[in-house]
Parts: sequence; structure tokens; C-alpha cells
Amino acid sequence: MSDLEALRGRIVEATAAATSPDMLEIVRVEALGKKGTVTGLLKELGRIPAEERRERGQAINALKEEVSAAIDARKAELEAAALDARLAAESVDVTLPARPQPDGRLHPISQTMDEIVAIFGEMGFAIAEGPDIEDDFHNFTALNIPPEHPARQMHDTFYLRAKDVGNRMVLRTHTSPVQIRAMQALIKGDGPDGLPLRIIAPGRTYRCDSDMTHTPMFHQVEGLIVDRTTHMGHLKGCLIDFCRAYFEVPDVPVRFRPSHFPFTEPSAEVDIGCSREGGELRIGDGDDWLEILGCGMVHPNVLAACGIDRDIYQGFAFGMGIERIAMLKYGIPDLRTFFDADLRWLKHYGFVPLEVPTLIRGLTP
Ligand code: 2NM
Repeated sequence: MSDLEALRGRIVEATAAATSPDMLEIVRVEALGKKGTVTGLLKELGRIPAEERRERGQAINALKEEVSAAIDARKAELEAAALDARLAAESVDVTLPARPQPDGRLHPISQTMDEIVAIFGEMGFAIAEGPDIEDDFHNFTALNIPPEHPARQMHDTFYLRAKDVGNRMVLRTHTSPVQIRAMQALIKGDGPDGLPLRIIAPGRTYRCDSDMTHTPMFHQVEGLIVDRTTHMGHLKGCLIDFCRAYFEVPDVPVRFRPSHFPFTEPSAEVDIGCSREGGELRIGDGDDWLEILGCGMVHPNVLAACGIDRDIYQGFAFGMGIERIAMLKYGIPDLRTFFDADLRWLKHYGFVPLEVPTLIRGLTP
């Protein structure tokens, strides 16, 4: 029987030496296949004297069982190792940023709008939107802009062609018509919720104007609060907080300068303190001032035009140009470059999309 022992030793050794399922299959076929060594021994049994056959047969069958079990065990071992290796190689760390690193950038207009939305969102304002093409009532009349006001002139406003000249539509010249619609909805009771009405309206606006500092399309954010007791102190606190948050200078000086708009009374323009030394603009110190937005208490005529009782409700509103405050914060010297679609400019002034502005993490990276 020592021949069986020797064969067993060789097969067990070959089984252990197999380092892949393919190698192991070769070992199995050589031992247990049709022409395998163990199979061959069983075939030879017939030629063995009858008195030895029973004992020899049992020994070969025992060998066959043992070898078969050893090969199966090794097979399970190799498959487990292969799976472990695959899992290690294919594992994904879902906390890593997207790869390849995104090459695109957010336009400074988008970034600035996101920052403004983050600030006013934190204060409780909701975002409102409306159509770019407006009627005369929502863009002018409801805003207390009289029929002969210069803003209505052909050379300031883009009018759309119409059969009935009295009903011509316009490209909105500010986002105020969005606030008019929100006030109308408040009265009809189909607005988002009741009082206080507290919205900002970011979006595109259009004026028939094109030179170094004006483009026919530009962006605005306007804001509006309406309640029974809203007053000038609310307006001042809100806009001072905005200036500090937006420019990320906690003690930036803020000045309210009397002004005039048809849709607010009283009206003011808001300046922030700055210095200019050697052509370099520094926001937050010095004795110079920069105008950054307009504001005021909503004119009672505007409330009334929206169907709001002007003796019970008051509101404040403000408006600012996005391009202008983006240029001031990010040191972009030329307005016209915003609209050149120049990828080198965007690479330089643009923002990484996944670095979302929040008040908790800081507005800017
Ligand atoms: C500004 C300045 C002052 C303003 C007024 C309104 C409305 F619709 F509520 F009357 N919306 N926006 C407003 C007020 C806009 O932009 C320089």
C-alpha cells in the first residue's frame, strides 16, 4: 500500500501548491479525471487477485475521498482569496471628491447669486421668480412709474412688437415685477404662506443701454418684506447685516444716503466704506464710499396697486446689481468680460462647483 501513500503525498502537495483555480483544476483532472492516476488505480482493481481486491478497493476509495476533499477545500480557499483581492481592488471611498477632478467653473454671476441667496435664506427670505417678458402694468404702472417717466422711453426699455401698441410687452427692466406678483398672490391667498411676505427675486434684467459700464442684459437681486409693522429700522438692520456677511468684513462701515425712486418713500442708497490706494480697492476701511444698493419703504401707491390695504400694511424693498457687487468683491475690473464666454477668464475668475457657499463654512473657499 505504500504506492497509495506516495501518490496521496504527491496529490496533496500539488493541491497545496496550486495558486489559482485553473492550476487546481489541472491537479484535479490528473488525479480524479477519466485518465487520472486515482481513477486508473480503480480500473486496475479487476486484475488484482480476488482475496486482495476488497482491501485494496477500500484503500483506493478512501484515497479518492481524501484527495477530493483536499481539492474542494483548496478550491474554496482560492475562491475566497480571489474575492478578497477583488473587493480590495474595487472598493470605493464615497467620501472622496469626484474623479477626474471637474474642470468646469461656476461663473462669478452664479457664485455671487448663490452667496446672496445663502445670506438672505438664512434670514428667512424665500426665493421668488417670474417671467423675463412682462406687461406694462407689472413692470411700470404698479411700481408707481408714471406714463411719462423717462424709464418707459423707447431708448431705455426693450419693447416687443405688437399689433396694439398700447399693450406692448417689455423685457423686464428690473426684477420688481416679481415682487408685484408676489404681493398680488398674497392678497389672493394663493402665495406660499401669509405674513410676513419675505422674498428675494434674483434674475436677468434688460435695458437698452450698451457701453463700457452697461450691458443690454444684466442681473439683479431685489428683496421685499411686507407686514403690519415693518419699518425703516428693519430695513437698516437687514441691509447692514447683508453688507457685513457678503463682503466678509464684520465691521464694514455702512451709510444710508437719501435718494429717490418712484416705488419707495422714503428712499435711500447704501454705501460701504472703502479705501483706494495706488489703484487698489480695500473694502472695510479708509474714508471713501462705494454705492452698492438702493432701498426704501414701499410706496403706499405700490401696495394699493397690488390690492394691499395701504393704511394697514407697510413694507421695505431693496435692489442691487449682481455684476457690480461681484466686480467689487472679486476685483474684476471690466463689466464686459462677464459676457465674453472666454474660458481663460472663467478659469481665472470662476469657482469650483462643489464648494457651495454657506454661512457656516464661510461664503467663499
Ligand atoms: C430698488 C430700490 C428700491 C424695489 C421696490 C420693489 C417693490 F416691488 F416692492 F415695490 N421691489 N424692488 C426697489 C426699491 C428696488 O432697486 C435699486
